[in-house]
This record gives sequence, structure tokens and C-alpha cells, in this order.
Amino acid sequence: MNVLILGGTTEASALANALAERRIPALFSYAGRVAIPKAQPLPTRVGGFGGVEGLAAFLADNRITHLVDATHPFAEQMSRNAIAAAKQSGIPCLALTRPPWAPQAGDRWQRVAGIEAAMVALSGPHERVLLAIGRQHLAAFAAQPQHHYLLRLVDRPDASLPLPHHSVVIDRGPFTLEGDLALLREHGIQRLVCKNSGGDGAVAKLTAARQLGLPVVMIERPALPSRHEVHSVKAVLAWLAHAPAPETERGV
Ligand code: 3Y8
Ligand code: NAP
Repeated sequence: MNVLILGGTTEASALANALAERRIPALFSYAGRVAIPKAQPLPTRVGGFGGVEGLAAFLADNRITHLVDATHPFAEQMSRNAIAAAKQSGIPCLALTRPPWAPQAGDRWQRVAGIEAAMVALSGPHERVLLAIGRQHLAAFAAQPQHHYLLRLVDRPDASLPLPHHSVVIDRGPFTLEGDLALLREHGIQRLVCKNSGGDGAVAKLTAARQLGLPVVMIERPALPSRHEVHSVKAVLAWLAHAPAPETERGV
């Protein structure tokens, strides 16, 4: 058995620890989006594979027997490539994901279908907005320059940002309720924009917004092709114990 974990989430890290503890041969993969990704207890590679063909070649060259896509629900391209490359390679593939967040009593969510729709939702007069979507999709919000944006980024930006009025905090999660309440209060935040990432690593800002009665523009997840999905490390371990390895591994 030789497992490839496509990582970058809290759940991927938990899975990596579980496989390392059980001495199950595995590799961990990051895209290379941030300067210093969290260290993992597994041999780790960083960078793209080169599309579906590159991933299929990697699977073959490294004699991967099981592919676990534990990427973030907004890592749409990686997940599509994983499905295609696993099918092409005849290798079992499983997605480890977390259920989307659902609004609770007291929440003031405006649910939108994507980044552009979130930008349109900010068409009102000046507000102080926590734009908690990271770095990659900030340019869309230049169309709403009237707001003051609070940006939470993993790395300090190395170039000027496309938003005229903004403040930056450098932080990587998982985040805490105490910390996010303080952040919203200190910056006088009046509205939040975030992705429906699910999981526990970034939910604190939603609990804080509920307690402060703040509206949230919630960007819903991109649609993905149907695939075998589980929501726990335990379920992945059970799948690994029973999923048939490819023929090459069975020596037939
Ligand atoms: C490089 C690797 C762990 C994993 C921790 C989770 C939790 C904290 C919440 C906010 C939202 C955001 C962002 C966020 C969260 C966890 C998880 C999660 C959101 C790291 C990591 C990598 C990345 C990439 C980075 C993106 C950015 C997104 C910041 C590691 C820390 C906003 C997504 O500068 C950039 O280019 C950043 C890019 C993709 C989204 C974007 O478009 O900018 N994550 N985040 C991964 C790689 O190279 O393969 O160091 O841990 C991982 C984590 N980020 O093990 O503890 O599981 O979701 N990451 C979002 O959800 O909205 C922050 O601020 O409230
Ligand atoms: P994406 O748009 O779906 O992927 C774009 C390309 O990046 C992929 O086609 C692949 O390149 C490469 N890539 C993505 N994830 C990879 C991985 N784990 N290992 C190797 N290559 C990877 O991805 P993204 O949304 O930028 O996310 C990148 C990473 O950040 C992922 O690990 C994801 O789990 C993590 N992350 C993302 C978010 C988010 O909001 N998007 C939040 C938290 C964590 P090739 O085609 O060249 O193979």
C-alpha cells in the first residue's frame, strides 16, 4: 500500500498523523500556495503535478495504490484532476471533506454563488468589511472600492493589493472565537465575506459574527463531479483497509 494525500486542510493533517502513527506508507502533497506550509509527519512534496497527465504520471512513478483528496472544498481544479487521474490510472480515490456550514438561529447570512456574486452583494455604501477569503481572489472586490477591507492573509503580500482602502492581518488558522471576536471589535467590522469552507478551522468568525449580530456574505461551494466522499479520518482508515488495491499491486 502507498497512499497519496492531497492536503492543505485541518482534516488532511489529522489523516497524515493517523497514517504516520500506524506506519502506513504515505506521501503528503501541498500546492505551494504559502511560503511555509505546516510540517507534516509524512514525506511531503510541494507544487503542482502538471494537470491530470502529470498527476497520473506521479501516481504511476511512485506506485501510489490509494489516492485521498483531502483538499479544501474550494480547491475545485485539484479535485477534478484527482478524479480524472485516478480513473485513468485505475487507482481507488476517496475524498475526505467536511460538511458545509449551515445557518443557525441568529445568523444573518446572504448566500451567494461565487466570488463575483459576493462582490455584487457589496454594492451598498461604505462599510468596514472583513474579507476572509484569503489572497487569490481579492481583485474582484476592486469593483467595490467604497469599503474599507480587513484582509486576513497567510503571508505578508509582496505586491500592492488591488483594494484602495484596506488593512492586513497576517494569521493562519485554525482560529479561535476569542481571537475572532477581538478582531471584529477592534476593526469595527460591519459585514463579513467568507467561503463556506466547513470544518472547525475557520468557523470562529461565524460564531463571532452571530454574537455581534453582523451580516455575513456566504460564498457557497463550487459543484464537483460525484465521487466517494467521507467526513472522518476513521472512515478513510476503514476504506484503506478494504478498498481493492490496483491489479499491479495484487501481482495479477
Ligand atoms: C497552503 C497549509 C491545518 C490546515 C489549516 C481549514 C483550516 C486554517 C481556514 C479566514 C479563512 C482561507 C485560506 C483558510 C483556512 C485552515 C487550514 C485553512 C482560510 C493553509 C495552508 C495552505 C493554505 C492555502 C490558503 C489559500 C487561501 C486559503 C487562507 C498550511 C494555511 C481564506 C480559505 O496566500 C495564498 O495564496 C493563500 C491561499 C488557498 C485561499 C485563497 O484563495 O487565498 N488557504 N492555507 C496549501 C498548499 O500549498 O497546498 O500551512 O497548513 C491551510 C489552512 N487554511 O493543517 O491546520 O482546514 O480550512 N485558508 C477559506 O477557507 O476561506 C482562512 O481567514 O477566516
Ligand atoms: P485549485 O485551484 O483547485 O488547484 C489549482 C492547481 O494547483 C491544481 O490543478 C494543481 O496544479 C495545484 N494544486 C492544488 N492543490 C494541490 C495539492 N494539494 N498538491 C499539489 N498540487 C496542488 O487549488 P487552490 O484552491 O489554489 O488550493 C491550493 C491548496 O490550498 C490546496 O492544497 C488546498 O487544499 C489548500 N487550501 C485551499 C483553500 C481555498 O480556499 N481554495 C483553503 C484552504 C486550503 P496541477 O494542475 O499543476 O497539478
